[in-house]
Amino acid sequence: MQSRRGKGLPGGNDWWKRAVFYQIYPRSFMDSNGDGIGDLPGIISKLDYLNDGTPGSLGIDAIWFSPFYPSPDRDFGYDVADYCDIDPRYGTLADFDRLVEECHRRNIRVMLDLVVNHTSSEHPWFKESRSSRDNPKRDWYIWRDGRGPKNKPPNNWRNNFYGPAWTWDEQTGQYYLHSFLKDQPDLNWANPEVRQAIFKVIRFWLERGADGFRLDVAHHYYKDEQLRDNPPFYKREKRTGGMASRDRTLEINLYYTLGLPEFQVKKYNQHHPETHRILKEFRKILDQYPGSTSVGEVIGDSPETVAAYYGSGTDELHMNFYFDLMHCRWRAGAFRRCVELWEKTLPPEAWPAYTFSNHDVMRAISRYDRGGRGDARARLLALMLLTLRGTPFIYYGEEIGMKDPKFPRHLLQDPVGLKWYPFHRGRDGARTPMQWNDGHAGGFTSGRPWLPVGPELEKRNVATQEKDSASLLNFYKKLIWLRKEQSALQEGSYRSLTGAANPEEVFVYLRELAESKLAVALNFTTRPRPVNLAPEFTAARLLLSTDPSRGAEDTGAQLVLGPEEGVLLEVEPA
Ligand code: TEU
Ligand code: CA
Repeated sequence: MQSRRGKGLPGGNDWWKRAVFYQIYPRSFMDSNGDGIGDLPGIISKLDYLNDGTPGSLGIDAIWFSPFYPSPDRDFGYDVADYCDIDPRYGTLADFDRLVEECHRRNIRVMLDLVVNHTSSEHPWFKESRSSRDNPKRDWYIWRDGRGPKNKPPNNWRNNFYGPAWTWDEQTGQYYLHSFLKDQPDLNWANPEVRQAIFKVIRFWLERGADGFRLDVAHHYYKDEQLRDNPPFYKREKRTGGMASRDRTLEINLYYTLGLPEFQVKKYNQHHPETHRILKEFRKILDQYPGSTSVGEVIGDSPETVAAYYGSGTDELHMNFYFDLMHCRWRAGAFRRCVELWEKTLPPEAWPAYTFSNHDVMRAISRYDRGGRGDARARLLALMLLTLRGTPFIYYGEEIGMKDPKFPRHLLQDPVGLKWYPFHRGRDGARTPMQWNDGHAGGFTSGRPWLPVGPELEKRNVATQEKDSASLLNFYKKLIWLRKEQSALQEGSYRSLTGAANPEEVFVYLRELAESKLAVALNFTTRPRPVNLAPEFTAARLLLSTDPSRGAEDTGAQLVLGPEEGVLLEVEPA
């Protein structure tokens, strides 16, 4: 079959460095048949909104699709029962082909979610594997005898959601390993047949037109061969001095107050050196398909750990998310230090990828909503995301300021929320239906949506915001289309302008490509703050402000930003 990949598309093989990505959670984007669940025909019907080639549309260049493969949905698609098909609720392979064609017609690349640390327990491979100890696929998963006279699990590993990482299987009298739910058994990447089977899956989609993959929990693939016990959690905290994220702080508190055995240093079940060899093989396949790309979901304790998944910079993953940026406190200095630590850690050829929201975390607008400041802050974050050096990933609905509702227990669907309630309500809040208009279910479905829509539908929807030139949606459109015209924003270097003239309350940086110099200044305080670009620059022209009442204007090298205002400036050297 002739490959349908976006080969003829503009941008060259490294298009992904200049692209703006958009993440779609297929279940929640657009429902075409009224069953309350989003689907591929629904997505196709909304592609013009994403990019119709004119600045009237959002203007994104690539879509990362969360999984739409057949799945029993214990973890909403992240438990795959067939890697080479489309779940009938989402459509057919023919719909997928049409999706690729319609995306490529609009110069939108297609990135798929590759969930291969584990399969669903309903996957035929696992069904075979669990059928008998001598089944040829037995070793495709990780099976072990119980420990001691009490037949305890083989080691102390815990899964990432809640509970032990081992489940006893009555029929064959052994435990199997699962880093997530018991319905998500881990594949055995030490088995060469497993590798070949997964590499075949990768080729299948590349041949069918996919332009790349997002690699789910890529740091988990390979496990310690001796299955050694993980050390207890508090040991790590002593070493790192507890400078961790909010999530980790929560973990620590729970560990001490409830004494749960849940938390341990995941020393032996993640970041195994062999994983890098797997990813190098993976990259070799991608290199046979010029113009394809990848982004890793790698969660690590230190920037070095995550940076390692770039290999030399060109022989492992093309990009890796830098999740530390999601956990910064609302301080200019926190964001600046985070970005600069990452810039400093990456090998020279490695390309950053940034995001503030995805299907696993509370949306940024809700996370930073202290004192009702979410809306102003969403603009500042958008300006930062689209002007840092690196590829930005926008999460569906972020462009219209969709917020997380606070679900009562009976509406929760996510297994994480169900297990942790009331400490943690899980991830449903970030997965509510896309809000297209202020009508029934936000225009997402004519039926009953699988999750209710988010709060303040009357203003947080596409139709209403399209009519309002001051809306967040129109700010995103201006910013994305402006970014396309400014190659300094796409591929220029990054340099901090914070210093004596600009105290830490404002995050100021320069993006520079040959003669083109752009400055970004982001005021994180709720008071007016000065910005001073002298003596290096004499003049500046304001290209865009987060404040819709401020139009393009010439400013001097000194200007004042309003509360939580951010600006993009074209600057002239002295
Ligand atoms: O997530 C990996 C992961 O461990 C976390 O992001 C996790 O979802 C979070 O800590 C729970 O509070 C990936 C996917 O993005 C996620 O949706 C899947 O559930 C998970 O892998 C398993 O495939
Ligand atoms: Ca549907």
